[in-house]
Amino acid sequence: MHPQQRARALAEELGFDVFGVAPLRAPRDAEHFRAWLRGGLHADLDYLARQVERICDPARTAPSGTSLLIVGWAHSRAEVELPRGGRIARYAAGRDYHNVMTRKLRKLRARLAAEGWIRPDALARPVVDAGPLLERSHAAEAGLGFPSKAANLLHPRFGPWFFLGELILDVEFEPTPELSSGSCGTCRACIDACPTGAIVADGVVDARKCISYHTIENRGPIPHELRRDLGTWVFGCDVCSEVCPWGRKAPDLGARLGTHHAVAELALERWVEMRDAQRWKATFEGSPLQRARRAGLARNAALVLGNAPREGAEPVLLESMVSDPDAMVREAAAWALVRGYAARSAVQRALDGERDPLARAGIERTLCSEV
Ligand code: B12
Repeated sequence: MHPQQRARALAEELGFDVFGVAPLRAPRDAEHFRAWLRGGLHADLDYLARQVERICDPARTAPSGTSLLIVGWAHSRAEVELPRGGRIARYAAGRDYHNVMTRKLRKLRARLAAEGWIRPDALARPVVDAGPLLERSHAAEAGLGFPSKAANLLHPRFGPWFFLGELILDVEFEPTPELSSGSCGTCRACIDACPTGAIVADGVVDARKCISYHTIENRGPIPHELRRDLGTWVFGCDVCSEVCPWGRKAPDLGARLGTHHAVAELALERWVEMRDAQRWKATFEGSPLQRARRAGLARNAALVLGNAPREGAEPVLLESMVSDPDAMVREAAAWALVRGYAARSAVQRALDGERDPLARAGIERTLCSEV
């Protein structure tokens, strides 16, 4: 049996759904990536700009590296609605995939070594998402899927609903071929459906407009002009995946990563009013939602409560507008109160007591424009 065939079988035994091998070399989309950065489309994801040379030349990270074993793990499931409303991206409803996949990749490494396919001291570095690789580019080359207009890698069975992970190896495995079929054709459902017009050209997402970026990665205020279009997304966004015909026919695999108790049980008001850092950390322990941090989640939840007002939320927002330790949350609560609860005068009073210049500027803008 070829080492590559055995590696595929072991990956499947560990529960991975998709497998491929690519040579460890410059990703073929390196120029697109550089152009994306040059255009500022990465917003303030500075870690990508700092790593550009490593990402475009993986040999800098692993001088002895020769192959990439690439795995995909599917996570198609029904949409996730929070109790009493508010949506989060499906990938984030349960345990953090980074931890789960990294553990599985370590097991794959151990099994490959135990069976003698790689030396016990071989380089076999697991990477999931945050490593210095342009994952979708290498995965497309290895035949795990084909690139879409929304930039998502599409698998013929799972559509965009699968995560990627890799083992960087200094052992040579035979590359797997690119997929010979599958494409977006003339479909542009994702481009038309994106609430903020973030897909600015085929395969190009402008993070500065992307709801996923703003609700997960943006550490500052969400731009006023995007707040209505945020709709009810509290963390991440699945619109481009949901409307994709390849994604629609993916099987419902259920909650492979489980459903975190905070997602299953806590109404959005609690996300806004939970100000104690220790309690927040304990509540969201093990959840990918932690990536947005306490203030980011409270900000998102406040904006969503503004877009989708409901009984009982107003007192929580009024309290947050004056008491939250983070100016960004106070300002978001003020916006929500004007947008969803006609509470202009309370917001005007809060502005009188607000000392933070950024919060003041945001609230002033809210008060003097249509929100
Ligand atoms: C930064 C980042 C983001 C940013 C920027 C996204 C973006 N499109 O660039 C933000 C925060 C917005 C984001 C959002 C999401 N992300 Co993200 N993200 C990443 C990360 C860390 C780097 C991506 C990157 O380098 N982008 C720069 C662009 C240039 O590269 P790219 O996105 O890979 O784009 C490819 C194509 O578009 C093509 N290309 C680019 N320009 C052009 C131009 C032309 C003309 C052509 C032909 C091709 C082309 O080249 C690229 C390589 O194939 C990767 C993990 C990794 N290390 O790669 C995960 C990753 C891409 N994200 C992932 C996921 C799941 C998501 C979300 C679905 C999460 C959610 N539900 O909210 C959304 C999807 C948004 C979208 N449509 O892209 C998965 C994607 C899995 C898949 N099947 O595609 C990855 C691979 C993480 C993982 N390990 O599973 N993400």
